[in-house]
This record gives sequence, C-alpha cells and structure tokens, in this order.
Amino acid sequence: MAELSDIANEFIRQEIEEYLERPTEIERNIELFARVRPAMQDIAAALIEGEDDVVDRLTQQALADGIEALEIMDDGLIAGMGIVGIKFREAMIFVPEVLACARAMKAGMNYIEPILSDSGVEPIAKVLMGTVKGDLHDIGKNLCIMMLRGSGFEVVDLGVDTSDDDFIDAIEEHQPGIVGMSALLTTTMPNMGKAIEAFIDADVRDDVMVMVGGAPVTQDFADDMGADGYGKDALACVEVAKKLASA
Ligand code: B12
Repeated sequence: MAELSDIANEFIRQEIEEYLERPTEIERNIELFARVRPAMQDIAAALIEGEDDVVDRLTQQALADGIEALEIMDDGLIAGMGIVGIKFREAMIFVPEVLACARAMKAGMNYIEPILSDSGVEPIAKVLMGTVKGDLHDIGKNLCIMMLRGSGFEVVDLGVDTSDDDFIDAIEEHQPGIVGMSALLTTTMPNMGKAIEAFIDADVRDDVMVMVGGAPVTQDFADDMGADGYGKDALACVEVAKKLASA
C-alpha cells in the first residue's frame, strides 16, 4: 500500500491531507498519485490551482517528452479534476474556482482531444447532453460534458433551453446510446419528465437510456419521471453513464 510520502509533488500531498476526508477517497488518491509520474502530478496540481497557462505549457512539454496523450489525460488532467470534484462537492471551493479549473482542463484537452480522436480510441458511447426547455443554466452541464469527454465518451452538446423536438431531432440524427438532461430550476425540472413522454410519443424512448441531473433533481424525482439514471455531480454523471453504456 502506498504512503502519502510516496507522492513527489508537495502541493498534491497537501491537497490530500487538507481537503480529503473520506478514507476510501484518501486511499484511492494516495494510490493514484503515488503511481503516476511526477510530470503528471505537476499537471494535476496546476489544474487544481486553476492555472490554465501552466497546464497548457506542461501538457505541451509532456507531449514533446513523448508521454502518451491518454496518460496525460488520465494521470494528469482527470486525476486533478477528481480532487476538484471532491472539493466542490464538499463546498470547499465554489463555482468561480471550478470554472478556473475547467478552463485549465480545457487548456490541456485542447492538445489531447485531437490526438485521441486520431488514435482510434473507440468512444465508450455517444451521449447527447442538453439543459431542458426554459432553463439557461449550463455550468453544471458543461462540467459533466467535460468529465464525460475526459472519460472517453463522445458527447453532442445541445446547449441550453433544449426543446423536446430538439432532443428528438438530435436522437434521430446522432443515434446516441444515452441522453443526459440537466435542470437547475424547480420550474423547469418537470420538463425532463415531459421530454421523456415526448420520446415515447415519437417512438424513440426505447432507443436511448436517459440520465438526469441538476441541483434540485433527486433520485426519487428521477425514478418518478421514468429516467434510467440520476447523478448528483459530474463524477456521478460519468459513473452513471458508464453503467448505462454497459446495460
Ligand atoms: C450561476 C447561476 C445562474 C446563472 C447561470 C449561468 C450559466 N451559464 O449557467 C444566471 C445568472 C444566468 C442565472 C439565472 C437564473 N437563475 Co440561477 N443560479 C445560478 C447558481 C448561483 C449556480 C448554478 C451553478 O452553476 N452551480 C454550479 C454547478 C456546477 O452545479 P450544478 O449546475 O448543480 O451541476 C452539477 C450537478 O447538479 C450535476 N448535474 C448537472 N446537470 C446534470 C445532468 C446530468 C445528466 C447529470 C447526471 C448530472 C448533472 O453535475 C454538475 C457538476 O457537479 C444557482 C445557485 C445554486 N447554488 O445552485 C442559481 C439558481 C439555480 N438560480 C435560480 C434562479 C431563480 C434563477 C433565475 C430565475 C433568476 C432570475 N430571477 O432571473 C434565472 C433563470 C434563468 C433561466 N431561465 O434559466 C435559483 C433557482 C431556484 C429554484 N428553486 O428554482 C437558484 C437555486 C438560486 C437561488 N437560490 O435562488 N442563474
């Protein structure tokens, strides 16, 4: 079993010590960061700090040093984002910090995405994501999309204020395995259930798995509307999508 002192990067050691509380998450992150090479720890640290220019530079450097794009994504960017997700869940950081980290992730992914799409890595599944009709909140949806893409899903982003017809047209056009819907307002939450009913009427419900999320959405609400999955945050979104993709 790895020890905290096995992690070369002092900032990462401090993050684990100061911010992680759940024993399973502490253990998992110690094992992870003790295993990854120091250059990847540095990328993760810069991402956690929201330093997009540093992530940009270190990602380019790592690629120039011959490190595989997949390794940089998994061991640097996603590993760092894992800690960000936990800190956000525990209200240790807030939206502006998460957005800075999201920008840093994007700075690295700008170099990684074209290489991965060229290298023939098969996407796990295709996911359509949209914020439902009447709702303009997209920060959470965009975080989910970023985490999904980072985890090997192909994602079609339908944006905000997505009508039932927009979803249905996109299902017919893109033939995704999974449709993800986001809602942040109690007034727009019911539009998720209405969209599912519209999928049934349009005879496309059986073609897709539906996952839902957004701050006011709960597992009970998801069950009541007949969704196949619910995730409370971007980490859970990836877990749910993986489950639905293999169902
Ligand atoms: C930022 C914000 C805005 C921004 C949105 C900017 C943007 N580009 O998104 C602006 C200023 C535009 C805005 C507008 C409004 N807002 Co606003 N807004 C917020 C605020 C402060 C943060 C939302 C956010 O981004 N959270 C951070 C993200 C990361 O979290 P998240 O969205 O929950 O997403 C996570 C999970 O839910 C999950 N998830 C999300 N989607 C999905 C999808 C799937 C499939 C899965 C599995 C998981 C998942 O994963 C995400 C990442 O971890 C919230 C308060 C709050 N604490 O939620 C109010 C809030 C949502 N807004 C509110 C209101 C009332 C409004 C307005 C009506 C205000 C007005 N009078 O005009 C308008 C509505 C506009 C509209 N038609 O949509 C209320 C809603 C109240 C309610 N009960 O319905 C809130 C709760 C504030 C409050 N306490 O009153 N808002």
